Amino acid sequence: MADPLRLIGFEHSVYTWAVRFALGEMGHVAAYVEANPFADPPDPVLARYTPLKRVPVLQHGDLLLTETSAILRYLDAISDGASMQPDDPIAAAQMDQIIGIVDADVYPVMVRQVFSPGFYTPVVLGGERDDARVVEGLERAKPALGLLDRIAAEGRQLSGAVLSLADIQLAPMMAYFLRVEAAGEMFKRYPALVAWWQVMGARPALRSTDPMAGY
Ligand SMILES: N[C@@H](CCC(=O)N[C@@H](CS)C(=O)NCC(=O)O)C(=O)O
Repeated sequence: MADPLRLIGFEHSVYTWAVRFALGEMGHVAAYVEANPFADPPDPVLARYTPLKRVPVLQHGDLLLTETSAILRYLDAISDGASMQPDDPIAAAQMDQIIGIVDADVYPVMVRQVFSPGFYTPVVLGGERDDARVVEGLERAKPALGLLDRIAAEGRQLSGAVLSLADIQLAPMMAYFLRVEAAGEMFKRYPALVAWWQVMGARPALRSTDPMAGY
């Protein structure tokens, strides 16, 4: 029998959500281990799997894999279903481009600088909302949103019709971003992304794994 998959993650982590979304879309089953990367002192459970103090981590036999994009490629490669990595060179390059933008711009700005102070801290943690930080984050999000909208309008990626690893990484972060009302208002300026989100945001595998579903 093949080795079982094990996902080490944190319940509210948006990167962990991306892996859970992928597992659902690809038809994989994985055991789950909860580990808090923000714990102080560091979580000893997480230290057993990675020295990097970040989630997610995927364990498969002897393989211990960090970095969500690597985990998603691996899950795709061992999946029986249709590949989520396009053959067309331009579409494949744009998929990688989007994943790079997700890591460099979407996560630090749209998640950490908009969702965290605008939703997570006040609603989930019961702390103070920081509107000034949200306003600054929304301004900083514009270049990435504009570029993603342009790529979506070209129709090779973020079409909503064919799922790729770019959709898997971007969709959970977009869902977190859109939890902030002012972000939802601003998002209307990006019609190709709005069209993508109408389809992507409704996918059962995304909705059933949403860590914020109860809020
Ligand atoms: N490059 C990593 C980023 C993962 C990441 O930043 N995860 C967050 C949780 S969503 C984390 O563990 N943060 C802990 C920290 O930054 O100290 C990946 O692609 O998996």
